[in-house]
Amino acid sequence: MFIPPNHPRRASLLVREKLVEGFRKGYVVPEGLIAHGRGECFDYLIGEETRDFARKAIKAAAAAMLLARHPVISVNGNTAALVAEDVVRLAKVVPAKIEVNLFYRTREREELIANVLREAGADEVLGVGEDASATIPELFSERRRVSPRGILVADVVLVPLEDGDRTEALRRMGKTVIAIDLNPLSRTARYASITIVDNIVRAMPALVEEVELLKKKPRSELEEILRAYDNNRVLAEAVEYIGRRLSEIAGELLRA
Ligand code: PTJ
Repeated sequence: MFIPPNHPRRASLLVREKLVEGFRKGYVVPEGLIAHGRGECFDYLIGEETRDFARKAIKAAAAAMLLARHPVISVNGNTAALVAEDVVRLAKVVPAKIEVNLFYRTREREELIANVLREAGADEVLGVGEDASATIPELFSERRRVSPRGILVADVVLVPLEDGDRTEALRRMGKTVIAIDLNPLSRTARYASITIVDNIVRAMPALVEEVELLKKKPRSELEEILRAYDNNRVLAEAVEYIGRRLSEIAGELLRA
């Protein structure tokens, strides 16, 4: 698919192409394309940039991952298509485990996603085949199947592009859940312990950088970052930002 270099929406179109390629190869589900469209809409509303509210959440997420005893990065189809390299970089720098966890789970997709991650440099990928032998209680989607060496025993789980049910179930199990979700109104955004309201293609590299930075800091400083973090306040800031921005744009339209 040729996208002219000067096309005003080039960056966004290239991201779409990655998902379409993942779909053609069989590891992104059609529902994933729809989910991305919803994300794009919210990205438009925040002006397609990493805003202050996201930076605060990224800092808290980096601190939580570094303080964790057993951090795990959960990977689905869209995440593999968009940020496989960043997932692997993050897993190495923290260090954290990588686990495939799918809403629309099939053995074929598990294997394909594990391959994408291995090609991106992952040494170990959990949650494939018999490894997903444990279950998250009270969760009825295919997401309930997890690795006994990964999400089941994790204290901190990063769940990019998630559904609210699993976030809620993981929180009930006492885990710290970090979500990346462009929709600050979603159930996931509200149930997560830390919600990064940003596009995964910007948030993941920013998270890797923040972990590299905070890794040099003492534990007490990381604990203080987490203590001072308030997810509801950050979500409120995101919603207020969108409201303000829309009012400003409406004003400009009226003055034009
Ligand atoms: O690969 P599977 O089988 O696990 O399926 C993955 C999807 C994404 C289809 C599944 O998890 C799903 O249906 O997700 P939802 O419930 O539609 O939620 C996806 C959320 O991610 C929505 O709130 C979107 O706004 C948000 N989102 C979509 N694209 C992005 C995003 N957030 C950040 N960055 C994006 N690029």
